[in-house]
Amino acid sequence: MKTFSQYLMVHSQENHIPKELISTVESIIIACKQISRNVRLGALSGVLGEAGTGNIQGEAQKKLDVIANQILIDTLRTNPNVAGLASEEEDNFVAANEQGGYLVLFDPLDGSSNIDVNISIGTIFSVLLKPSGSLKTESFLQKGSEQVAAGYVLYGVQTLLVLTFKHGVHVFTLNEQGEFIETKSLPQIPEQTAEFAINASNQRHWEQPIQKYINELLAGEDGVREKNYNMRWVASMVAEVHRILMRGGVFLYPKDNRDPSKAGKLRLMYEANPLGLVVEQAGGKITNSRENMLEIQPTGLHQRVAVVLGSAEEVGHVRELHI
Ligand code: AHM
Ligand code: MG
Repeated sequence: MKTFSQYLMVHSQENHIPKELISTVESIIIACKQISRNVRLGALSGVLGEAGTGNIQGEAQKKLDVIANQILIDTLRTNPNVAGLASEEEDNFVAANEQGGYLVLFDPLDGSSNIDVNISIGTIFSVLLKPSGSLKTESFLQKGSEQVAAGYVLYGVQTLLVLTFKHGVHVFTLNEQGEFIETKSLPQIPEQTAEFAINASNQRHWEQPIQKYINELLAGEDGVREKNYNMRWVASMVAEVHRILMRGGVFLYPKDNRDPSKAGKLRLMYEANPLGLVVEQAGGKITNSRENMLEIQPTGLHQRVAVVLGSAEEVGHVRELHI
């Protein structure tokens, strides 16, 4: 089994990955190990509970949202290869090093509602090339297909790192010595599935095609489907994506009619695009119901989107229902 450092050495040589990009990803992982240590200690390190502040999305921040965000910013700013950062928890982008060639975008602590109840949470990250010229918000507004690396760290029963440099997906487990060890390479999301994930409490607010789709799954063999479906909802997108990566499934966070100005709950730059790249690199699909997610031209750092991802057959079916 390869250590993370051994993997980076071999993978970067085989795929001609620049050393500056490797160094950028290494810094992200150093920060995530520090976040993991805080998560593991919970109440013992005083990190649980509300921070008493709000973020730009109007959401109440947990202490750990704020701590994880600061750890990532402090660690990445010291890396000369990092030109700028954008975070779900920051109003505007953060400038780092003028000579840096990369931009890092992250959701420092995804699944915040699970922090205080000891259920899986994660950090999601995305790396882009910095376009030439001075750093501005537009520098970050690149399509998901432009990402040069993306992944997540899942603070679950084990701490896992899942990473892609667009040459397949690799999975690492944090050992007792605090080192990531490669435990799975090139996982493939099965094309078909009988498992779905959606927050059903929002059902009355969904658009008609999603109503139809979920009704089909719920009816199973008694309806138009040839099988019965099972359902899971963790309320941590990282955990849902990891389950789908390991055994297939379809995850939906559709558009909600309550607020027509919002396209969905989840964020394109910090959640949908990085997790979408992982899913597509493992043979799955991701869409906003109508378009390929990774081909959407972003219009804002904190843009929200509807998300449907996972096993190709089900994602394709949702798209067909929206035509
Ligand atoms: P967060 O980044 O503030 O934690 O919000 C994103 C999370 C996702 O991880 C998860 O899929 C979703 O919100 C859960 O939403 P809900 O509370 O509607 O179940
Ligand atoms: Mg999130």
